[in-house]
Amino acid sequence: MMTDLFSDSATLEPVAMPGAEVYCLRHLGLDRPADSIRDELIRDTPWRQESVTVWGRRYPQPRLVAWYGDPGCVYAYSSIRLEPLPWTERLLALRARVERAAGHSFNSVLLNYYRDNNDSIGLHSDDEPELGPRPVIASLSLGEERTLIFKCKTDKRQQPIRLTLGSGSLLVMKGDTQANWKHGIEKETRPCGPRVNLTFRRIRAI
Ligand SMILES: O=C(O)CCC(=O)C(=O)O
Ligand SMILES: [Mn+2]
Repeated sequence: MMTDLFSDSATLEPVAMPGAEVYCLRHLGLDRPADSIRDELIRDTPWRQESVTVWGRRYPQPRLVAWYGDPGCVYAYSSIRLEPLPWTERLLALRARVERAAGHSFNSVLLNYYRDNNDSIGLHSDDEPELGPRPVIASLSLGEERTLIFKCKTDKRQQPIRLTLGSGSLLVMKGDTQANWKHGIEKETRPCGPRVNLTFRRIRAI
């Protein structure tokens, strides 16, 4: 039987998290296997390793990034300011697919490239002013399965929540998620292959 690459495994499933709206789709149907799209993005993206300043010292981020979006969609976080690269055909196709599944439109995307188990993103909330209040963020994972950890900021009695994000999965965060919770991808002790994550966002002029 032919597999319909465009069909999703299920609809977005809510993740039980107080004070948050998080949904997961285990398999977003794509026109090609997720791992081959990952390899294409690794090959074709002008990756950058940004540095962040913490207490006056500069540290290279433990991952590579690229920022794409409509003209004027400047993204500033920590001490970093990213001017958008113009959309590619591949990213426009992925955006259309993600918008259909998430029921929301996006004007920009941050690509994160985790080269191996030592790459990570520290706990943070996506709460920069240019994202506006209660932002909708849709996050597509391609490649190695990694664990996303959520920690509640506003109620310390809440236990951390760990979600495994497999290749081709889509995670949607909306509502008060960023106000009440932090999230991050931890380093792993086991060897890991490469993973590319795309977080689609809507930037507003401020
Ligand atoms: O790689 C991921 O799944 C998370 C990325 C993320 O949180 C971000 O780019 O803000
Ligand atoms: Mn984030």
